[in-house]
Amino acid sequence: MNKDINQYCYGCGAKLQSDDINEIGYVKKLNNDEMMLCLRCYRSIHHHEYKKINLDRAYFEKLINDNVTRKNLIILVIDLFDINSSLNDEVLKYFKNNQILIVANKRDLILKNVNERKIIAYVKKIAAQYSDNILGVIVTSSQKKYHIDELLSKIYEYHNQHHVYMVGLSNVGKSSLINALLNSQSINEQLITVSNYPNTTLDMIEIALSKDVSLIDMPGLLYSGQMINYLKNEDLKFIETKKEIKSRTYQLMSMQSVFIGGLVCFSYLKGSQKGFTFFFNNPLMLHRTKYENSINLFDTHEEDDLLIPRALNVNFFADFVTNTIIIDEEKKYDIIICGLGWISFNGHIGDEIMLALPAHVKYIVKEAFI
Ligand SMILES: Nc1nc2c(ncn2[C@@H]2O[C@H](COP(=O)(O)OP(=O)(O)OP(=O)(O)O)[C@@H](O)[C@H]2O)c(=O)[nH]1
Ligand SMILES: [Mg+2]
Repeated sequence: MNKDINQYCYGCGAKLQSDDINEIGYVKKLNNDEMMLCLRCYRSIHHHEYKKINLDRAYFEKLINDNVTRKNLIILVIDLFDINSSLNDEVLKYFKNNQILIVANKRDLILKNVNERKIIAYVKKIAAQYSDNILGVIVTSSQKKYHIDELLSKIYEYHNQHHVYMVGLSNVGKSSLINALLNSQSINEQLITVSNYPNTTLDMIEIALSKDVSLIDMPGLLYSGQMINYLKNEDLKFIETKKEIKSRTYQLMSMQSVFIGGLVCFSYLKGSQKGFTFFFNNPLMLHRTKYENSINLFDTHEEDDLLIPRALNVNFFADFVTNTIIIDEEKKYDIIICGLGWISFNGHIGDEIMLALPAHVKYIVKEAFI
């Protein structure tokens, strides 16, 4: 892989062109003598404007097939606030023959007092279901510059004279981590564009960390089970996780519901009164109501700001898909809503819960994480 960097946007990796303003990689005038930023990156960085481009899976697969060999070290970046979406076969299936280092990023979002060894053990246990070649797990925060030097030393330890690929779902923080690595090395490179919108990086971006080691930032994969796919652009701010997630606990009696913004309705249908702890992004309001009122409340507040945001195509309660969960073991549970957060509680045999979700958003019921 030898891309002449002057021909590519240093922010997103797209091939530069000055023919069509509506296509990716547009610049007013090409200039081979300097590194350039395309219009989409410029507008994203300076005006927080977003031009939607969804890269499909075939494109991602072609990049891998054309470039990655079994000798390359793979760094799988996952989002600690969304472990179960970002750590599964969606991405790992492409790297069955590679050595994999897992970087569990966005540590700053999880309570400080959560034991890091516990986090690592949880991540390792999930990863072991999908790969036999996990070299280890590093917990990082690119935002807080946490464990960036540890990541760098692991890259030097494992690169084996071959390119190192940074892969993962879109928005887990791959490009942010590379920028943090560049900063920590005081490498005077232009920074890669980062944003909370899907598919910020559009093509491979090669960064030379030293004369021996090149790191390749890859475009992220989209996973259809995540909530982000069903939000309007203007509502993405509700799920942009900037600060430590404050948990919110409700003592619920049976036949009570809690709306998570206007995105999900969690209803406790059967069981004795107990605490349910909600881990959702701070800007998402939670609203408790009686189950019997929940449909009416949702349907009559469509026009105001009580239950917002709403997912695409969910204007009325009947537009949700509903799922019943019956607890069959006494233990602490998480009900995880992919790309949104989770609800923790002590499960008792016979507890009955109903989840109303937008179609295609995936949920997982499993033993509690925190
Ligand atoms: N709270 C927090 N946010 C982070 C961290 N790292 C990245 N982010 C944010 O996550 C969002 C996505 O970051 P990117 O670096 O663009 O993610 P990416 O994986 O490169 O995304 P694609 O290029 O779309 O594949 C941005 O809003 C970042 O500011 C982190 O350590 N903590
Ligand atoms: Mg990126």
